[in-house]
Amino acid sequence: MILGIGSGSTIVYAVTRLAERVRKEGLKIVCIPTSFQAQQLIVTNNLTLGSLDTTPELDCAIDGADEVDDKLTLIKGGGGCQTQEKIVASCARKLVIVADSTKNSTSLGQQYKKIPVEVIPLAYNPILQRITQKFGGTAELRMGKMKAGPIVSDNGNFIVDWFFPTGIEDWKTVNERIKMMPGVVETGLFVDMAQIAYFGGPDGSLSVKL
Ligand code: DER
Repeated sequence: MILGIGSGSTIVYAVTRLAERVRKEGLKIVCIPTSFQAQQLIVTNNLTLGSLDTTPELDCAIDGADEVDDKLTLIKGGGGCQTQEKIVASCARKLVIVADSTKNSTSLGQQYKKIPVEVIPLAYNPILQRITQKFGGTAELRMGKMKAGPIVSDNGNFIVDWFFPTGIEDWKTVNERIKMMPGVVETGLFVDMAQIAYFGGPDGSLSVKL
Protein backbone atom coordinates (compact mmCIF):
# COMPACT_ATOMS: atom_id res chain seq x y z
CA MET A 1 0.00 0.00 0.00
CA ILE A 2 1.07 3.60 -0.71
CA LEU A 3 -0.13 5.62 2.27
CA GLY A 4 -0.11 9.38 2.86
CA ILE A 5 0.81 10.37 6.41
CA GLY A 6 -0.69 13.62 7.72
CA SER A 7 0.58 16.11 10.28
CA GLY A 8 -0.34 17.19 13.79
CA SER A 9 -0.70 15.36 17.10
CA THR A 10 -3.50 12.86 16.42
CA ILE A 11 -1.72 11.29 13.46
CA VAL A 12 1.06 10.26 15.86
CA TYR A 13 -1.27 7.67 17.40
CA ALA A 14 -2.22 6.32 13.98
CA VAL A 15 1.41 6.04 12.88
CA THR A 16 2.43 4.33 16.12
CA ARG A 17 -0.31 1.73 15.62
CA LEU A 18 0.58 1.37 11.93
CA ALA A 19 4.23 0.72 12.79
CA GLU A 20 3.14 -1.93 15.28
CA ARG A 21 1.07 -3.71 12.62
CA VAL A 22 3.83 -3.47 10.02
CA ARG A 23 6.22 -5.12 12.49
CA LYS A 24 3.78 -7.83 13.61
CA GLU A 25 2.10 -8.59 10.27
CA GLY A 26 4.90 -7.78 7.83
CA LEU A 27 2.67 -5.29 5.98
CA LYS A 28 4.29 -3.78 2.89
CA ILE A 29 3.54 -0.05 3.16
CA VAL A 30 5.31 2.96 1.65
CA CYS A 31 4.57 6.18 3.56
CA ILE A 32 4.37 9.59 1.87
CA PRO A 33 4.89 12.55 4.27
CA THR A 34 2.89 15.80 4.32
CA SER A 35 5.44 17.83 6.31
CA PHE A 36 8.85 17.72 7.93
CA GLN A 37 7.03 16.50 11.04
CA ALA A 38 5.40 13.63 9.15
CA GLN A 39 8.72 12.72 7.57
CA GLN A 40 10.37 12.50 10.99
CA LEU A 41 7.41 10.45 12.26
CA ILE A 42 7.81 7.94 9.40
CA VAL A 43 11.56 7.63 9.88
CA THR A 44 11.52 7.37 13.68
CA ASN A 45 8.86 4.65 13.45
CA ASN A 46 11.06 2.68 11.01
CA LEU A 47 8.44 2.86 8.30
CA THR A 48 9.39 3.00 4.62
CA LEU A 49 9.68 6.61 3.46
CA GLY A 50 8.48 7.33 -0.07
CA SER A 51 7.77 10.42 -2.14
CA LEU A 52 5.44 11.65 -4.85
CA ASP A 53 8.44 11.55 -7.21
CA THR A 54 8.35 7.76 -7.20
CA THR A 55 4.75 6.98 -6.19
CA PRO A 56 2.40 9.82 -7.20
CA GLU A 57 -0.73 7.65 -6.88
CA LEU A 58 -1.66 6.75 -3.30
CA ASP A 59 -4.13 4.15 -2.07
CA CYS A 60 -5.05 6.21 0.97
CA ALA A 61 -4.05 9.19 3.09
CA ILE A 62 -4.61 9.44 6.85
CA ASP A 63 -4.64 12.90 8.42
CA GLY A 64 -5.99 14.99 11.25
CA ALA A 65 -8.34 17.96 11.13
CA ASP A 66 -9.20 21.02 13.17
CA GLU A 67 -12.93 20.72 12.49
CA VAL A 68 -15.19 18.42 10.42
CA ASP A 69 -18.74 19.39 9.45
CA ASP A 70 -21.63 17.14 8.46
CA LYS A 71 -20.64 17.26 4.79
CA LEU A 72 -17.10 16.19 5.71
CA THR A 73 -15.83 19.66 4.84
CA LEU A 74 -12.65 20.11 6.84
CA ILE A 75 -10.73 22.93 8.38
CA LYS A 76 -7.06 21.99 8.44
CA GLY A 77 -3.85 23.90 8.95
CA GLY A 78 -3.86 24.33 12.69
CA GLY A 79 -0.29 23.08 12.43
CA GLY A 80 0.41 25.11 9.31
CA CYS A 81 0.84 22.05 7.07
CA GLN A 82 -2.28 22.26 4.90
CA THR A 83 -0.49 22.84 1.59
CA GLN A 84 1.46 19.57 1.43
CA GLU A 85 -1.41 17.79 3.18
CA LYS A 86 -3.83 18.87 0.45
CA ILE A 87 -1.38 17.91 -2.31
CA VAL A 88 -0.89 14.41 -0.85
CA ALA A 89 -4.62 14.02 -0.15
CA SER A 90 -5.38 14.97 -3.77
CA CYS A 91 -3.13 12.12 -4.92
CA ALA A 92 -4.90 9.53 -2.73
CA ARG A 93 -7.92 7.43 -3.70
CA LYS A 94 -9.25 7.86 -0.18
CA LEU A 95 -8.72 10.48 2.57
CA VAL A 96 -9.33 9.18 6.09
CA ILE A 97 -9.53 11.66 8.96
CA VAL A 98 -8.64 10.80 12.55
CA ALA A 99 -9.54 13.30 15.25
CA ASP A 100 -10.82 13.65 18.76
CA SER A 101 -14.52 14.24 19.32
CA THR A 102 -14.02 17.99 19.87
CA LYS A 103 -13.42 18.29 16.11
CA ASN A 104 -16.81 16.82 15.20
CA SER A 105 -19.29 19.64 14.34
CA THR A 106 -22.48 19.97 12.34
CA SER A 107 -21.16 23.14 10.69
CA LEU A 108 -17.76 24.84 10.51
CA GLY A 109 -17.10 27.48 13.12
CA GLN A 110 -18.91 25.79 15.99
CA GLN A 111 -15.65 24.85 17.65
CA TYR A 112 -12.79 26.06 15.45
CA LYS A 113 -12.96 29.73 14.56
CA LYS A 114 -10.28 30.31 11.94
CA ILE A 115 -9.21 29.10 8.51
CA PRO A 116 -5.43 29.08 7.89
CA VAL A 117 -4.29 30.34 4.47
CA GLU A 118 -0.69 29.85 3.31
CA VAL A 119 0.53 32.91 1.44
CA ILE A 120 3.67 34.10 -0.31
CA PRO A 121 5.33 36.46 2.24
CA LEU A 122 5.21 39.41 -0.18
CA ALA A 123 1.43 39.17 -0.36
CA TYR A 124 0.40 38.69 3.27
CA ASN A 125 -0.80 42.24 3.92
CA PRO A 126 -2.91 42.67 0.76
CA ILE A 127 -4.45 39.26 1.42
CA LEU A 128 -5.23 40.16 5.03
CA GLN A 129 -7.17 43.18 3.71
CA ARG A 130 -8.79 41.42 0.74
CA ILE A 131 -10.14 38.42 2.64
CA THR A 132 -11.85 40.55 5.28
CA GLN A 133 -13.15 43.06 2.70
CA LYS A 134 -14.69 40.28 0.61
CA PHE A 135 -15.92 37.88 3.28
CA GLY A 136 -15.93 39.78 6.59
CA GLY A 137 -14.45 38.65 9.87
CA THR A 138 -10.90 39.48 10.86
CA ALA A 139 -7.52 38.14 9.77
CA GLU A 140 -4.06 38.10 11.23
CA LEU A 141 -0.57 36.96 10.35
CA ARG A 142 0.35 33.89 12.40
CA MET A 143 3.26 34.82 14.62
CA GLY A 144 5.81 32.43 16.10
CA LYS A 145 5.69 31.61 19.82
CA MET A 146 9.25 30.27 20.18
CA LYS A 147 10.46 32.23 17.19
CA ALA A 148 10.64 35.99 16.72
CA GLY A 149 8.44 37.20 13.88
CA PRO A 150 5.87 35.28 11.77
CA ILE A 151 5.92 31.50 11.56
CA VAL A 152 7.37 30.17 8.29
CA SER A 153 5.78 27.08 6.69
CA ASP A 154 7.71 24.03 5.43
CA ASN A 155 7.47 25.70 2.03
CA GLY A 156 9.01 29.01 3.19
CA ASN A 157 5.73 30.92 3.29
CA PHE A 158 3.59 32.77 5.87
CA ILE A 159 0.26 31.71 7.32
CA VAL A 160 -2.69 34.11 7.49
CA ASP A 161 -5.42 33.05 9.91
CA TRP A 162 -8.88 34.20 8.84
CA PHE A 163 -11.38 34.37 11.71
CA PHE A 164 -14.46 33.96 9.58
CA PRO A 165 -17.96 35.29 10.32
CA THR A 166 -20.90 33.02 11.11
CA GLY A 167 -23.44 32.07 8.48
CA ILE A 168 -21.17 30.96 5.63
CA GLU A 169 -22.48 27.79 3.99
CA ASP A 170 -21.02 27.67 0.48
CA TRP A 171 -17.48 26.76 1.49
CA LYS A 172 -16.70 25.51 -2.03
CA THR A 173 -17.16 28.98 -3.53
CA VAL A 174 -15.39 30.73 -0.66
CA ASN A 175 -12.46 28.35 -1.01
CA GLU A 176 -12.22 28.89 -4.78
CA ARG A 177 -12.37 32.68 -4.44
CA ILE A 178 -9.68 32.80 -1.77
CA LYS A 179 -7.50 30.45 -3.81
CA MET A 180 -7.72 32.85 -6.77
CA MET A 181 -6.30 35.78 -4.80
CA PRO A 182 -2.76 36.48 -6.09
CA GLY A 183 -0.25 35.29 -3.50
CA VAL A 184 -2.44 32.63 -1.92
CA VAL A 185 -0.68 29.27 -1.96
CA GLU A 186 -3.33 27.09 -0.30
CA THR A 187 -6.25 27.30 2.09
CA GLY A 188 -7.06 25.09 5.06
CA LEU A 189 -10.50 24.36 3.58
CA PHE A 190 -10.73 20.76 2.35
CA VAL A 191 -13.99 20.57 0.40
CA ASP A 192 -15.26 17.24 -1.00
CA MET A 193 -11.94 15.54 -0.23
CA ALA A 194 -12.50 13.29 2.79
CA GLN A 195 -14.50 10.06 2.55
CA ILE A 196 -14.62 9.14 6.24
CA ALA A 197 -13.76 10.60 9.64
CA TYR A 198 -13.13 8.67 12.87
CA PHE A 199 -13.58 10.53 16.17
CA GLY A 200 -12.16 9.28 19.43
CA GLY A 201 -14.02 10.20 22.61
CA PRO A 202 -12.51 10.90 26.04
CA ASP A 203 -14.08 7.62 27.25
CA GLY A 204 -12.37 5.65 24.49
CA SER A 205 -15.56 5.62 22.41
CA LEU A 206 -15.41 5.76 18.63
CA SER A 207 -17.77 7.59 16.32
CA VAL A 208 -17.64 7.66 12.52
CA LYS A 209 -18.83 10.21 9.98
CA LEU A 210 -19.25 9.17 6.34
O1 DER B 1 -2.22 21.17 10.55
C1 DER B 1 -3.04 20.26 10.27
O2 DER B 1 -3.72 20.27 9.22
C2 DER B 1 -3.28 19.17 11.28
O3 DER B 1 -3.64 17.96 10.64
C3 DER B 1 -4.42 19.60 12.19
O4 DER B 1 -5.47 19.95 11.40
C4 DER B 1 -4.84 18.51 13.19
O5 DER B 1 -3.93 18.53 14.19
P1 DER B 1 -4.19 17.77 15.59
O6 DER B 1 -4.39 16.30 15.24
O7 DER B 1 -2.96 18.04 16.36
O8 DER B 1 -5.43 18.38 16.21
